[in-house]
Amino acid sequence: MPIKSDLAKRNKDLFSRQPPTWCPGCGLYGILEALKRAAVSLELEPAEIVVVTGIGCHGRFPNYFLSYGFHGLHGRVVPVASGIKMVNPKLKVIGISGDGDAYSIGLNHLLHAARRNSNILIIVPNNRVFALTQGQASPTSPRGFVSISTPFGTVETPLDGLKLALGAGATFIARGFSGEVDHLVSLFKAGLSHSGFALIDVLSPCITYNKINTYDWYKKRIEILPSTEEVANDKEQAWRWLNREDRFVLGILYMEVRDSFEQLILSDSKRAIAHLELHPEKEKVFRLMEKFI
Ligand SMILES: Cc1ncc(C[n+]2csc(CCOP(=O)(O)OP(=O)(O)O)c2C)c(N)n1
Ligand code: SF4
Ligand SMILES: [Mg+2]
Repeated sequence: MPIKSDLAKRNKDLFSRQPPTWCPGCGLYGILEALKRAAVSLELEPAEIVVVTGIGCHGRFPNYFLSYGFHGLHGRVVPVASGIKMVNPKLKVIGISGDGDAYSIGLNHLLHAARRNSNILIIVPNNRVFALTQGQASPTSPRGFVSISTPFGTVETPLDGLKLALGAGATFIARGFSGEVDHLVSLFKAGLSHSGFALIDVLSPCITYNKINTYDWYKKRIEILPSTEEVANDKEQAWRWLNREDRFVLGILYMEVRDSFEQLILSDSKRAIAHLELHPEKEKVFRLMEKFI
């Protein structure tokens, strides 16, 4: 961990002072805090990181980093992230994609990136609802979920993106909880250090549109695996953890070492085909924007 003065400088260099506009108590605050701490702890520089998001409440993440950022279309986090990694494999590419974004409209991209083993980290703030569009049921909403799109309760079985990614050949899958920030930091650090496709699903309460899956609801149902370091390369074990009906098992559930897509396809997976200087004015623009908040 950097010493205190370094830490202050890193925080200033890496993050904008723009305060998030999420509802007070939203799970996204815990995810942002954990991602910031992971980036600082790994001593990442602003020009080494790119934060890619889709449309949704989660879409605001690039606003809080003074790094590269791309706030793109709903459901297209993964292709944008994969493309960026291909043209500049030196970047740490962090995609933040909501449960609607990743597991509904963007699901096909997710599965293909998993089987290709694109070297990107995808974090899914899974609030089990389409939050930005004011509370429709998402593919992870629990059965019976009453919403403006399902006034009599959804009759569909929720899907688990981690199970799908495991089946598709992902080399790193993990689950965290917004209310367990220290644990999330360790997951994010491991995901950022993994060479290959990493998917981290974060149980993240939407306090406004999901009154079922609250912090208290999760606290009674989570079980944290003892260590994030002793990860078995064991798909059957991962499957058993994912199939626990009484508990959400948190931790790195599966990890495997395999050549990444970029290592296999690029003649030099350490050389950038295209590089854009981090805009020196970006920080000035952010400071200017802060005056209007
Ligand atoms: C192609 C397209 N389809 C639909 C929408 C409308 N839309 C915007 S955000 C969203 C759902 C957001 O849910 P999620 O991805 O879970 O993000 P959250 O707001 O919960 O963070 C939808 C359907 C859109 N912007 N673009
Ligand atoms: S609507 Fe839900 S997900 Fe969006 S900011 Fe508010 S609490 Fe968070
Ligand atoms: Mg959502």
